[in-house]
Amino acid sequence: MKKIIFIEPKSAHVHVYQKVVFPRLGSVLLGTILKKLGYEVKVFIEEIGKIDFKQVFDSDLVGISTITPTAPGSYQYARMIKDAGIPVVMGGTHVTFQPDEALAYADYVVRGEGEETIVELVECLEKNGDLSKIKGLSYKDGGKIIHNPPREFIKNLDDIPIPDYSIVNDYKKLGVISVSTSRGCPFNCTFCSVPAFNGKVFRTCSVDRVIEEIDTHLRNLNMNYLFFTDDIFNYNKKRAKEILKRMIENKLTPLWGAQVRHEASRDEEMMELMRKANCDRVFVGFESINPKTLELYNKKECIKNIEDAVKTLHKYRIKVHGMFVLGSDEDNVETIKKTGEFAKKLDIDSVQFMILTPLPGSKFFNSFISENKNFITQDWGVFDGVHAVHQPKKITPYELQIEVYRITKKFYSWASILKMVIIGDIYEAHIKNTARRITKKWIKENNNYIKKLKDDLYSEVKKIVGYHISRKKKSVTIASISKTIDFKNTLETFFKELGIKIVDTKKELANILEEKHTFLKKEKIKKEKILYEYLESLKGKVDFVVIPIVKDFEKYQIRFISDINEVSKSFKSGLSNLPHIINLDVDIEMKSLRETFIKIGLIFTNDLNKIRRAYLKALAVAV
Ligand code: B12
Repeated sequence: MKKIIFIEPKSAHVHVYQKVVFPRLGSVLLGTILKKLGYEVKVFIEEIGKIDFKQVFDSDLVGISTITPTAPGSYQYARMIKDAGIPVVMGGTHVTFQPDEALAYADYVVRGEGEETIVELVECLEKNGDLSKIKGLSYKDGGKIIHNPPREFIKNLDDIPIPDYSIVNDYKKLGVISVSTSRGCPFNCTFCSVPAFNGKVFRTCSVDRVIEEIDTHLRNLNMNYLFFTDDIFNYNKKRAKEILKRMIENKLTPLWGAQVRHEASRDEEMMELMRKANCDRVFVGFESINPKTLELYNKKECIKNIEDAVKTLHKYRIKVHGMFVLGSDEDNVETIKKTGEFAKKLDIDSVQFMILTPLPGSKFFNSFISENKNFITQDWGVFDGVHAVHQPKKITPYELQIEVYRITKKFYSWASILKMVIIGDIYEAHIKNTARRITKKWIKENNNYIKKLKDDLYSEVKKIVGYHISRKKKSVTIASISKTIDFKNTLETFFKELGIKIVDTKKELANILEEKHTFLKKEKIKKEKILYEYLESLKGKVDFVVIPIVKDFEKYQIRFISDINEVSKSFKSGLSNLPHIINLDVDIEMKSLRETFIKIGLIFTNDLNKIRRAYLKALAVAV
C-alpha cells in the first residue's frame, strides 16, 4: 500500500457557498496523517477542480468524504473505483449514520472521527490483518455487514497534526482556509447532525496549537480568508479571548469568520477583541423568528436575543451572516414572509434562508424515521437545505419552496446591492450580487423540482376531476355523515370564503342512510339505484358532493362512501353532468388537514393566498 487518494465530491446542486470554495477538514487531515506515515497522498476537492481519475485508478486505496447532499455523487465514484479493483473507504457525516447504505458501494466505512481508524485500517490491509479489531469500522465479511464497536472521541485535539494543505490538488486556488480549534457542541438543536457526530462535550486543542496552525497557514498558503470550522467558536469565552489576544499580539490577523451563537455578543470585551483581530463576519444560526419553531428546534434562544446580537455586532463593525431554517411544523407562509422582512429590517449583512431538512444524524431525521413519515424524495442530492423534501404541518412543500425562494430573492435584490455601492461597501455589494446570481441560477436549474412539487399539490385536482375543470362550477353540498365529528361548519366557512355556493341536501342524505342496516344488506343494483337517484336529484343544483371522511366511521358509512364513489365513477359524473364526489380526509390531529384544504381549494381557484385565508377562517371555526 503506497498511493492513497482522498476525494471530497461536490454537491449535485447549486448552493450559496458555491463561489467561496473551502474544504471540510476531514480528507486533508487524514491525508496529512498518512503522508506523515510515509504514504504518497493526494486530495481532490471537486469544488476546487476536476478529479484526475488517472491518478485515482493508479492508487492502492481511495478515501471518499461524504455529507448527505454529496452522497449520490460519492456513491457513484465509489462504485466506479471499486469496480476498477481499487479498495474504497468512505467516511464523513452521512455514511457515519448510513453505513449499511454506503457498504453497497464501498468496501469499508469509517464511522465518526477517522484519524485513528484510517491508520489502523491501512496498516491492517497491508498485513492482511483482522478487521474486527478496528473500532469505528464497518465492512462486509462474506456478504455479511459487520459494525465494529464505536471509537471513543479524541480527547486531546493537539494530538491531531496541523493539516498540510499542500496535499490538496490545486490548493493554491483555495482562498479560504479552514481551521478547527474545537469539536463537539453542548447544545442540541433538533435539525443538526453535530451533537450525534461529535458529541456534546466541547473538546479543544490548546491556544498554542491554534496560533501555531494559523501562523503555519499564513506562511505557507496565499490565503485571504480564515474560517474557524468550530460549531461554536466562542463557547469557552475565556479560551476564545485568549486565542484572539494571541492573534492580535502575533499580528496573525487575516480576514476571518467563525460560527458563533448569539451569546457571543453579550460580552463586549469579546466583541472588542474580535474587532481588533480583524473578524470579517460571524455565521450565526438564528434559525427562526417564530417562538414556537425555536422551541421545536430546542434552540434555547428568543427573538430579542437575535435583535440584540445583530445590533451589538454591528456596533463593533462585525458583519453578520444569519442562517435561518424554515419549514417546521409551526411555520406557515406568514412566518416565512416575516422572516425575510425581519432580516432586512435588522440589516443583517448576508443570509441563508434554508429549508428544514431531515439530515441523517439529526434528531429530526430520527423522529421522521420513527414516525414512519415519508420524504418527498429519496434523492439525498436535494437534502441540501435548499430543497423542500418533507411535508410540514402548516404549509405545503410547494409553498415552502416558493416562499423561501421569494424572500431570498427579495433579500439579495438590486436595491440591496445598490445600497452597498452607495455607502461604498463594494465587498458587501459583491457578496450580495454573487448571492443574487446564485439564487437566479438555482431557480433556473431547479425548475423541474419545483414543477414536481406543484404537480403534487395540484395532483388532487387531477385525481378528483381527472381533467381540467371549468372554474365556473361553483356550488357544493356537504354530505356530512359522521355521527361524532361535525365538520360541516368548518367546511361551509371555507367554501363561503372562496365564494362557493353551499346547497343543503341533509334531508336527502338522511333518507338514504336512515335504514343503514338495510342499506348494508341491499343488493348492489338496488343500492346503486338509490345512490344514482340521490346524485341525479342534485343535478344542475350542485357541482360537487363533498364527503368529509373521518377515521371512526362505522362499516355502513364506509360502505356508503365506496358505493357512492363507485356510482359516480361508473356514471362518469363529469360527462353525465352528475355532481363530482370530493372525498375529503379530515385528519383531526391536523397533521395534513391544511394540505387537504389547499388541494380542495385548488379545484375552485389558483389563488393560493385566497385559499390560505379561507383555510385560516375555517380553522378558527373548527378549534
Ligand atoms: C466547514 C463546513 C461547511 C463549509 C464547507 C462545506 C464543504 N466543503 O462541503 C460550508 C460553509 C460551505 C458548508 C456548507 C454546507 N454544509 Co456544512 N459544515 C461545515 C462544518 C462546520 C465543518 C466541517 C469540518 O471541516 N469539520 C471538521 C472535520 C475534522 O470533520 P470532517 O470533515 O467531518 O472529517 C472527520 C470525519 O467526518 C471523518 N471523515 C471525513 N471524511 C472522511 C473520509 C474518509 C475516507 C474517512 C475514512 C473519514 C472521513 O474523519 C474526519 C476526521 O475526524 C460541519 C460541522 C462539523 N462540525 O463538522 C458542517 C456540516 C458538514 N455541514 C452540513 C450541511 C448540511 C451543509 C449544507 C448542505 C447546508 C448548509 N448548512 O448550508 C451546505 C452545503 C454544502 C455542500 N457542499 O453542499 C452538515 C452535514 C450533515 C449531514 N448529515 O451530512 C454539517 C455536519 C453541519 C450540521 N449542522 O449538521 N459547510
